[in-house]
Formats: sequence, structure tokens, C-alpha cells
Amino acid sequence: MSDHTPWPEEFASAYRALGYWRGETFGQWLRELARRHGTREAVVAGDVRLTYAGLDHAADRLAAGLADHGLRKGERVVVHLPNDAAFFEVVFALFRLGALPVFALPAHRGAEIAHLAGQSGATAYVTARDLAVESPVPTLYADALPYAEPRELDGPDASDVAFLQLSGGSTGLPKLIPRTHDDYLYSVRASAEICELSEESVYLCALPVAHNFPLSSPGVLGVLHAGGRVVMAPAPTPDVAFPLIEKEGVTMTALVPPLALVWMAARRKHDLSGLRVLQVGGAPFPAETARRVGPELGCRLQQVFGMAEGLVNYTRADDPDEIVHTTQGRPISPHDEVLIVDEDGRPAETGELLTRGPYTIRGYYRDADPSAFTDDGYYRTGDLVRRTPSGHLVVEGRVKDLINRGGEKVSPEEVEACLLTHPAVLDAAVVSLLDPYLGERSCAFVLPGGTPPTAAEIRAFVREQGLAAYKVPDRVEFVTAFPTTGVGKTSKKELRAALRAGLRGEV
Ligand code: J2J
Repeated sequence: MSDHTPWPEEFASAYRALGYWRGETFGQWLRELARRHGTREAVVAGDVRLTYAGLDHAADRLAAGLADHGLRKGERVVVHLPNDAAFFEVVFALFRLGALPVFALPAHRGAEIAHLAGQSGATAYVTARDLAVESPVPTLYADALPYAEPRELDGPDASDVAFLQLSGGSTGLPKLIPRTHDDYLYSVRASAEICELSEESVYLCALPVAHNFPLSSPGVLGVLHAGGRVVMAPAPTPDVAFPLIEKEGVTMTALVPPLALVWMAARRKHDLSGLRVLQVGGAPFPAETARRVGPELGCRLQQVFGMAEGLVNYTRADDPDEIVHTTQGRPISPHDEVLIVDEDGRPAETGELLTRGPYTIRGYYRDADPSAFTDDGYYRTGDLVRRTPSGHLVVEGRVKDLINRGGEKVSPEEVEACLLTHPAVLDAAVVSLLDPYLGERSCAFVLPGGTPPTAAEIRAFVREQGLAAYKVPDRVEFVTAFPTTGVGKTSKKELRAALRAGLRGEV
């Protein structure tokens, strides 16, 4: 069984001929960066300041040590690390070895780590002492990694899968996204160019580094590609981020919408004048808020609409303000193919965004959920968009059953499955609730059986099952029956409408 669905040969050869796929692995890429920028600082995290040469050497030593430890090319390793220098050493060591990082977020707990390890068939779990959860596979701690004398290793090919990302984007249980060296490096190089990065760029990584946005849009990898400096923030809050922006001369950072609101509301004791660009993405950013970024933070806004499955859209430096405030950008590549279709797959003004291209996957890991792709290889994003005459996309809503809680994606199905394991829950439906700060929060409708539990018990139960805190229902409502659709399925539309109406009357 192939672990990933390759691009059809005619597409692959076109992407190579266009120079998008260069046959370079991340291991080779870092070696080249070290040759070019050796003594320059690559990553700053707390007291650690890693140069490009230092990172390159650490990756070699750790790759050798992990190989001695028994780790082999092709094996999967769950990486669960905070915004720290160890993330870079571990990930680049795995890349050199051809082992695949499986990216977990710091907020993930036991249930997610077990899911990631199980789905990927991982053989190890790398974590930090204060994040570690119980794992079904052997644990390696970031403060006790096995370094050894560097040696020649039989690394991966550029067309191999480099790592597995967790899907936040499509309906159903979280799926794994296989990204190749070739396709991901293309998106990184092209993103660095679009965002006009240079050796002078200093990027503050405030969001969790393993997320696709701060990792590659253009993120830490884009900044390394340009020879700039990456500054790791242990938290995205103003009290942590603002002093770092001043001290390190940060020029660019990326936030999700709720954090942009927090930054605008914060009292500023620090000089943020070096900050030139604030990227905002991951969830809808209303135009009224977008307009405030420039005047209130003294920097340019860049909207970013992306997905770990591939396609990333940016507003450009030379776009008029109106476009930057009211659209979510346009695709990275002239070869990103974008269709906007209605329910029957016919072209529409506003409709579901389908996409394929040089860095958008053709299938999930081990072909999970093939229905997320059309027969001709387009990924069904589940996002409702329209295109402006200028070619920019505006996100209008979505058709997928997903809750976007301020950029953190919650799969209702996953939370419902968890609720159903509670002995006093007969049925459950999780829907979104509009929220002025997070955009959306979650509400669980529960049909109790036997002794009805309290809302607090339900919430505690979800936490105890080892789900990330952001998946715990923000609100719990008990019902005696669910409204149903014509075909007898629970009508989430009616549940959402009941919430909007303030739950007056019967649900
Ligand atoms: C509305 N919805 C958005 C936006 C993502 C860059 C930036 C973000 C992500 C990301 C990413 C949105 N406005 N500006 O991977 O490289 C919603 C859409 C999308 C889903 C993908 C990147 N930006 N979204 O958020 O894989 O619904 O990636 O399909 O986590 O987030 O989620 P995820």
C-alpha cells in the first residue's frame, strides 16, 4: 500500500519542468543554507541562539544518534514540542534520516497523541517534560536526545513524504496529510518570495510552530530560506511577544484573529516600530477589524487563507488597502487551479472552493477519506468562497461540518464520538455558536439517558478522555429530542438556529 497518493505523472513532470519541484530534500536545503549563511543566527529561543551552521551540525549529530537508537528511514515519529530550539533540531534530524515527523500541537493531550501515533503507525514520540502525555509508543525527551558523531546516512528522496500534518480542514475525524520535500519546499520558496523576505527579516513565531501557518506561510521555514532570523515566542500573548519584538528587532509575525484583537487592545510599553507586517489567518477576519490593524499597530496587514492540505492565499505587498482589508488573498502559484462550484459541481459565483496544484495533496495518508477529492484530483476544501474581479478570494462561509474556534479547528464528529462514550449520554450533537472574540465557540447538545449529568460533568468528562482543552464544549444544552432533517438525521442547522434565537421554546 502506498502511503500517499502521488500526483499523476503529467502533473509531476510539469511541476519539475517549471522548476517548482527541484529534487531537493529538507536535509540538503539546510546544508545549502548553512553553506550560505553559516555564521548568521537562524533561530533564537530563550537563551539559545543557533546559527545556520550550528543547526546544520546539530541535525547531523542528532540524526546519527537517532539512527544508533534504531530509528530508520520511513518510520514515523510523533513530534510534540513547544516553541523552542529543540523543535528545529529534532525535525531536521528526522528529515536527514528520512524519518517522518508527525506534527502534534502543544494543546494536544493523550487522546490526540494516541490518535496520531495510531493513525501513522509511529514508532516513537518526541516531547518535552512539561507537555508529555502518556504515549502508546516509546518516549524521547527533548532534554535527553541521543546525539552522536555525524556520519553519512542514506537519506530520503525529494519525492518522498517529508512529514505528516494534522488536518484541520475537512469534515470528519482528523486525518493525516502527507507532504513531500518537493512540494512543501516549493510552497516555502514561493511564499518567501511573495512576502519579500530577505536576510534582514526577523520573524516572531508566536503561534505553535508545528502548525502549517507559522511553519510555512512563509513562517519559520520561509525566513530560514531567505537567510533571516527566527525568534521563538513561548506564548503569543502581548506580555511575552512585545518585549521580544522590541529586543530582537522583529519585522514580521503571524497571528490568528482573536490574538490580533488582543494585541490591538493591549497597553504598549514597548517599541513595536520595527514590526512591518502582521499576517492574520486561520479563521475569518472581519473587514472592520482588518482596517484597524494598520493605524493601531503601526504595521501593514497581510491576510492569509491557507490549509495544511496545500493551497495558500496571500494578499500582496502592492495590493491596495481595500483589497487587503476585504479579501483573503490570492493563490501562491500561477499553477494553483481553483474552481468555485455549487452543490452539483457546476461553476458558481459563490460556492465551494476546489483546488489542485503543485503543493496541494492528492489524497490523505493511506487514502483516508477519498471522498475529500474529486475524480480529477481536486481537493474539496469545504470552504465557501467567491472571487473578486482582481482574482482575490473572499471566504464567505463553509459547507463542512467543522468548528473554527479562533483558528483552532474542532471536528464535531470527534467530540460527539467522545460524548457518546459517557454512560449517561444517549446521543449528542456539537455545533458552532457565534462568538465576538473567537468567531465561533462550540455547543454540545446532549440527549441524556438515566441520571442526567450536569453540564460541568460533561465538560470534565471530555477533558478526562484526554482531548485538547479547545475541544471541550464551551456550552452544554440538554434536550429531550433532536430536531431532524427530512431524512431523519439530526438537523445541526436547526440546532444552530435555536442557539441564535436564544433557545426560546423547544429545540
Ligand atoms: C477564513 N478561514 C480560514 C482565513 C484558514 C496559512 C494560514 C492558515 C492555515 C490554516 C494554513 C482562513 N479566513 N484567512 O494552513 O498555511 C480555515 C478554512 C481552511 C482551514 C484550514 C496556512 N485561513 N481558514 O488555518 O489546516 O476553513 O490551516 O480550510 O488549520 O482554516 O485549516 P488549517
